[in-house]
Amino acid sequence: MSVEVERKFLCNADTLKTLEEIGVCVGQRDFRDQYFDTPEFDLTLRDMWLRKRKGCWELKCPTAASSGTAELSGEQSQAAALCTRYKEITNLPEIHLIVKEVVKDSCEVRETEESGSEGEESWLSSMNLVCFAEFTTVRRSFTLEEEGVQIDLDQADFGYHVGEIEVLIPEGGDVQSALEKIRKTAQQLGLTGDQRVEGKMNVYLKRNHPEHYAKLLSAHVL
Ligand code: V4E
Repeated sequence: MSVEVERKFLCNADTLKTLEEIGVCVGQRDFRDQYFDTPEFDLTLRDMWLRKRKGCWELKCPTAASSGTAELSGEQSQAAALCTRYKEITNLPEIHLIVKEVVKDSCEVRETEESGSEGEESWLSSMNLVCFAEFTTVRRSFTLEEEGVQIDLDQADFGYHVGEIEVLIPEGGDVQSALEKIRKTAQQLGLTGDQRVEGKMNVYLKRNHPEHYAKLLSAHVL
């Protein structure tokens, strides 16, 4: 299992020019994401994000609030506040177990045979999961000399574009050094903002599902 440490940023013409000068574009691809939750938002209210992308399942879960950041200096804490950290689980049986544990309290998880639906995705209906967001992203990715840093420029089909500086570490790995790499990269790109930048999902929910968005805001998830 890995942990994704990430800072989002708004990419203007100057940032793009700098990125093209200091980075190497390693490709462009597009993908369609579908996100799933129960109608009561059991997963997302716990900041858990279940997604299918290009046929693969992924669950993003929050890491323990202070794990790996207890020793940060003031400046490092400020940099950390601009970043998110999520565990990424891609093993489907493991995803099933975690999701089942979360949804079991609010609904009786129906046995697949009883649910009446067949096929490889019958687990979704047995756990009362429905798709609440679906969109396509065109992504251009860059690498830098700084090892292990990837920069993605995303253009979502609903008219929002956002950049992200990302470092992947193993669970229990060195969060501090990941944050430092992100801080240095942001500095190289000339990023000045001290506010967290909205992700694609924030904007998607605000526009398409304002009641879901409001619940996540009240629960301090977004
Ligand atoms: C974690 C999360 C969501 C899941 C999607 O995460 P995100 O990194 O925004 O999407 P994407 O397409 O860049 O995934 P990748 O290809 O990097 O795996 S949706 C909402 N969240 C929570 C969240 C948050 N609270 N604040 C910010 C700035 N981003 C995400």
